[in-house]
Amino acid sequence: PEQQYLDLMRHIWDHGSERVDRTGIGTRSVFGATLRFDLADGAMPLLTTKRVYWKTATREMLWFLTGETNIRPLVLQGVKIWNEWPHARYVEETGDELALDDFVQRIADDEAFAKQWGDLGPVYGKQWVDWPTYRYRKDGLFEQGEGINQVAQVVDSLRNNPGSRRHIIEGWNVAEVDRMALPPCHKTYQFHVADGRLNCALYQRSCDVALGLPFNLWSAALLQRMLAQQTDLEPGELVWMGGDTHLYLNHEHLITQQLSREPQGSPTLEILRRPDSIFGYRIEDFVVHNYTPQAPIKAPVAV
Ligand code: THF
Repeated sequence: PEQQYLDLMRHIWDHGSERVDRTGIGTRSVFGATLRFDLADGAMPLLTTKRVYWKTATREMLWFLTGETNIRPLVLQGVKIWNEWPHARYVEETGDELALDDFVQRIADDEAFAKQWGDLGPVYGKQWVDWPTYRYRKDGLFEQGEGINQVAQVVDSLRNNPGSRRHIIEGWNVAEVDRMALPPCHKTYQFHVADGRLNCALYQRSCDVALGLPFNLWSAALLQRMLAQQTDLEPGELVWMGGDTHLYLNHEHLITQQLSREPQGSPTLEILRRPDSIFGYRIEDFVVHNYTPQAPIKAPVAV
């Protein structure tokens, strides 16, 4: 299964179109790609050709499920993957050239500072569990209605109407994308029940294959496993679909090194406990078995 990822990486590097992107770094890119993974027997799409920090990705997923959009809870757990965006905004808006590490320290130490500068806007967590609604009043004005918890609704529909073709969690709120530090990349999750198994399709509009995709695959499979546990279904297939699927030109060393390696072993995920709700999971509930990855490969993230 990991070979699909390596083949995609090689294909983009050899045949992708060179495009100038938002970040100015430059990419090679293909438009439209699909990967499929079978999650039967605990199998997970966890790459072995480099170490993937699955606990970091898991903490991020649990953070999404809390509805939080401020990086502070991640920072306090040592998760760094969202730090660059608030830092860039801080430097841009204040003109203060505070170093990234010092900025992050301040987010950890100073709650008021974190409140002002640590928020990413209404990103994933907010849309997933508290999608805003509006109610029109008789006088023609409107007021805020109750937020929609899409995740809770999907648990509910999987339990009560498994045959539905509408088990969807959507991150792309058209009215709010321009207030997000970054509009959602993994934007649409659709779940599907067949033969007692829970399948998941993820549509990702834009994909950083070297740094982001290993995280995105793990996270989607993790959400699928948690939902399967909560709804008494067996985990089925994960179908990943990418729109602009790219490699950054400054990731060449990572790509060359990773493509020289062979996959080894088949890691599995065990969930130790069955919480009362999809919102009740903790990091200690997850154990990975049989994971003996090759060395990590560092590369800079494009902001
Ligand atoms: N923007 C870009 N350019 N790439 C992305 O992968 C990406 N994301 C999220 C939002 N914008 C993105 C952020 N997710 C890493 C991993 C995931 C990220 C951001 C950064 C990263 O640097 N990973 C390193 C180190 C991990 C660690 O230190 O824990 C790695 O080696 O995997 C994709 O959704």
